[in-house]
Amino acid sequence: MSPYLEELKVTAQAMVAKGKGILAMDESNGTCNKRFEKLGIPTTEEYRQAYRQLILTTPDLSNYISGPILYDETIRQSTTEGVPFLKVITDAGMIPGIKVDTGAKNLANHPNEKVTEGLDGLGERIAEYYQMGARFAKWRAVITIGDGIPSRACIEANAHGLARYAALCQEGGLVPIVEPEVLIDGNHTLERCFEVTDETLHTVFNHLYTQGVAFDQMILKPSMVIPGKDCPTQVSVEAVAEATINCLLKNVPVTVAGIAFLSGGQSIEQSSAHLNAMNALFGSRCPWPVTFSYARAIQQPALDYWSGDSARVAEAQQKLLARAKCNSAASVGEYSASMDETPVLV
Ligand code: 5MM
Repeated sequence: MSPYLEELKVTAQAMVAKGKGILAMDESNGTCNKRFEKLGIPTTEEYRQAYRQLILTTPDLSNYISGPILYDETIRQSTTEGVPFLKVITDAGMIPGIKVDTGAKNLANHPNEKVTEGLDGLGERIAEYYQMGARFAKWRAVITIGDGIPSRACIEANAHGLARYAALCQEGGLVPIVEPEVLIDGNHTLERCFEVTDETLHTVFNHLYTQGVAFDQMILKPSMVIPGKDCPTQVSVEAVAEATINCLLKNVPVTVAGIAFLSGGQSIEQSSAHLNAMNALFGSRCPWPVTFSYARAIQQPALDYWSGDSARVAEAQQKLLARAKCNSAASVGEYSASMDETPVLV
């Protein structure tokens, strides 16, 4: 049993407290640089630090965000005034989190499939992050839908990795966010996404159980059950919400501390509308809090507006805050599209 039992429970509950969600800002340098390149922002540590400072110093962010997920580079950085980002986060009343996987790599013998790596030395890295002040962690597995995939081998390998990671986190005092992402890429139907998400979640919880992971000390970060982005038959917001909640109810133990969705490349409005419908229409059926752990669906308007211009920080922060507020409202079933119709600052 983990010596951190009570602390882990308290942290997990605080991460999904009513009206709050998690801000994913754990893009690895490669992903962050790709997003910067599209906007012509220099892909240097200086600009990554400036962008992360913009996010973390947003006034009132903690009204809607329980904690940010950081990347290894970011957790070691400070503001330009010399205040460690970790202090900025805890002074604002938020909980610092850290991405600990080392990325999705090609799965041997299985073309077009990935397995997430990062178990080597993970116990030591968790101990260092805990000592620095992190209190939760994240590991993302990627499942691709396509011709003849996902394979059983891919789902099993990723579920095993997620469970080993989660067990190590709980032993070291970090609440694990378990993130099995079924990608939105492809032309698959809603029904096919349901099948794959169902099999994935079932397998992940089997492995979590086998590794002795305590469900009330973890957060699940799933993708939604949604047609592939190239599927000719798209469906209503209500249909996505219903399929997603049905899939979760079928597979997620009631004792899990909370569900915090990824946005996975949906538009910002869709991400909020889907989360909102889940809470407004089906919230009474859910035994766990259902909230967000979005990256793009919170950050994108702020990143687009900032584009590396130091004169635009304050307005970019308002855009970030507005998206955090929308998703907070969605987490309690009170979002409406009009909330996103704020004046465009140029
Ligand atoms: C699926 O991606 C996670 C959630 O982000 P979205 O809401 O934009 O889908 C996100 O936390 C992701 O894991 C990080 O951005 C890290 O990405 P990389 O690929 O750099 O590890």
